Amino acid sequence: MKQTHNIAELREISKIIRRHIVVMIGEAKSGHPGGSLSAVETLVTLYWDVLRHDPDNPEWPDRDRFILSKGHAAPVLYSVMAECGYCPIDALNTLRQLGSIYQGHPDRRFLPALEASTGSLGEGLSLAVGLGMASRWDKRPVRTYVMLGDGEIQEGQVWEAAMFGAFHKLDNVVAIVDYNRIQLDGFVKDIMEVEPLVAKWKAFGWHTIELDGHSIPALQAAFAEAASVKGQPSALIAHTVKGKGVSFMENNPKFHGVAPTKAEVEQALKELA
Ligand SMILES: Cc1ncc(C[n+]2csc(CCOP(=O)(O)OP(=O)(O)O)c2C)c(N)n1
Repeated sequence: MKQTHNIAELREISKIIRRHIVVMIGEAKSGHPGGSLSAVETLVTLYWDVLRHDPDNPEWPDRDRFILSKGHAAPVLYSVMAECGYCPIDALNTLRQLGSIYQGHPDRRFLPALEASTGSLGEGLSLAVGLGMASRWDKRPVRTYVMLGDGEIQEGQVWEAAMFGAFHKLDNVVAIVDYNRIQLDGFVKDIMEVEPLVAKWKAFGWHTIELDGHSIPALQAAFAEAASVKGQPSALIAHTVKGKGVSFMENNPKFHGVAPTKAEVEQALKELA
């Protein structure tokens, strides 16, 4: 597929993705807008600028992999995959309907182009390091990217996978923590603080890069740096804003798992015009 390094173009695509997210969750009357909106620039930069992939050939064995471990943010992944050509744009508004390819959480039984079914938090990094190991054994030039939530990393399994990745020197794996500082029921710092986050990933043996997760140039630089690291997996600590791009959703824990009303969708679309 056409790749681009053009930042203006990537910003425009990010706006389109945000509009899809708001509209599809509004139509479904349920879903997770906040954590979908915070992840937009990371996924857009990955799918348009970083991943080696081919939507016309989703089973290409040498494709790079992306796993959305925080599977409840499915609307951002569906919108990006649809805009890339993996699946229909006009069906996005069937989100969460019985039998839709766009289930509430990514489900390969309905959308086989997904790399993994996710939604039960804490599992994606284990999948990613497994893929990293398999690519090494198969001698394939595949890189695997996985996005985790900051609430999600309270799960113990994440740290087992982190130890495994560093121990096996999986430099073909990149974890991105979408550090929007809010989880399901409030601010991470009030529920179970994850700081010092950079020091933790470093201590677990990961090459760790802290960045602004809404800055496309910063994301491009971080992914390029990660690709140059040898003998260590990389962790990107991406500072983001939950609900980014829609004023009344930004940094507002309410919009973790509450759909916008019709009027709120209209207001959001004005802001995202
Ligand atoms: C194992 C598991 N426990 C609980 C949930 C319910 N749940 C869905 S989203 C969420 C909060 C996740 O917060 P975070 O990882 O910070 O995601 P983000 O803020 O980026 O949306 C929880 C607890 C789940 N999906 N899986």
